[in-house]
Amino acid sequence: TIQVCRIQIKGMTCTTCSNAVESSLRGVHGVKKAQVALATEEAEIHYDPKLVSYNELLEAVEDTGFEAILIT
Ligand code: 9UX
Repeated sequence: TIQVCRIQIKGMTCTTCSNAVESSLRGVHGVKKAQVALATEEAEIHYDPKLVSYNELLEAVEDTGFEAILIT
């Protein structure tokens, strides 16, 4: 089953930033879809929880140099 989650991302100031985060998320094994919106500072990610955890998605965002905050 594919799960959809949202992550708040702090520190992005241009579309190159948001594109970098988006590419990074799309490269994670188990991620089916990822969209990062600069205006709302949010990522929407469709992923297979059997292949990747929510925590690993947060880490993938932080590895790009931005702050990732869980949205509940
Ligand atoms: Mo845009 Mo982001 O010029 O680190 S790429 S600010």
